[in-house]
Amino acid sequence: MYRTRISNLRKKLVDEGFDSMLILKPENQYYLCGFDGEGFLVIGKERDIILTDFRYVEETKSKTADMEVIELKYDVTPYEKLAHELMSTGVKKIAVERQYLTLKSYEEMKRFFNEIDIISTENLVEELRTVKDETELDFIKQAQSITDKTFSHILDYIRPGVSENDIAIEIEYFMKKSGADGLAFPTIVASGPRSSLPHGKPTARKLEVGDFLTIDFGAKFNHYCSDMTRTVFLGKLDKEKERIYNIVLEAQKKALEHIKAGVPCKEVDKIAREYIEKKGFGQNFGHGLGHGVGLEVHEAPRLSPKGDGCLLPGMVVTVEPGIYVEGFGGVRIEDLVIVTNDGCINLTQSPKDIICL
Ligand SMILES: [Mn+2]
Repeated sequence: MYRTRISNLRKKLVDEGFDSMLILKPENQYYLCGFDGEGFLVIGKERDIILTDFRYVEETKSKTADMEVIELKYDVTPYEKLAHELMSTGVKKIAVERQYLTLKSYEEMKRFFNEIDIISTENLVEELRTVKDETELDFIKQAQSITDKTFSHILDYIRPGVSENDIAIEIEYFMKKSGADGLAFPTIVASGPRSSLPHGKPTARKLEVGDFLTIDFGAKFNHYCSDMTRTVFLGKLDKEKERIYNIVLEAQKKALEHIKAGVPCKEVDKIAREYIEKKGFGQNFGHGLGHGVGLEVHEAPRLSPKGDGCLLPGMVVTVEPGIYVEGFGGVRIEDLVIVTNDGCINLTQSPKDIICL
């Protein structure tokens, strides 16, 4: 598995004319070889090396069988050691991740990389990561299954008087108890008028009858994320709230029906956006329709008016239209799907018809 990933990256590097690549971004390091300590990963022409310190050496050796693991000690600075290793194998040009390299690291590199050209690149590994293999899909499915189980648990817990903070804590505890390594991202809980905040952080606000309640949460399972949003209602639903809910639901269904390999990412967004616009809420849907999910909760591709490229089989994306009305409240419904040749597989099992508690 790691061999395939590294050889795919190596092909890309050769195409672009680089000797090797320095990988600093933790998710990219983990993707390529299973390394999850702190340090450098270098994919080279002849040698693939990990430079890490004493804390991670033993674990890294046992987890990354194909890699040469070099211990960083106190006698030289990490970038000096890295430069030495690269020059000893004749590296002339090294690709770096421009979105991840800090100015400080760049300055360090410039100091020691006298004979090595530093080439700024972006998204080389991230592009490989957009299409998931079977192992990755299995982890994402398990992460989503924990998320669904947690949603059904939290429905019993939600009632007037419970605070947003209480709900977030219960969600997080239950996900971990159910086998999650951790959270995919900080849980969003937004109730009543606060539900118009697309990314409302939970507060001490207590739920009241008549509230919309939007919860957006996800688990991590074996490093892979899930992501789901549901909006539920407390009490008896009025006509306007029901209407808004159903517009969002219908927009989501239309987008889901449109998803399949080969469709441009921006077109999927357009399907949902045009429907919401037609219903008069265009101004109230201010974010993209969805995003890729994998080792990071937000990764390529983007399903938005600016999303590049087309969907490919094996991509995992969210579909999450929303309508947010200041002072009134908001609704978002988000599912996680795998793109296939003739449609998509929806990993989200939680119900979507409006739930009134
Ligand atoms: Mn999302």
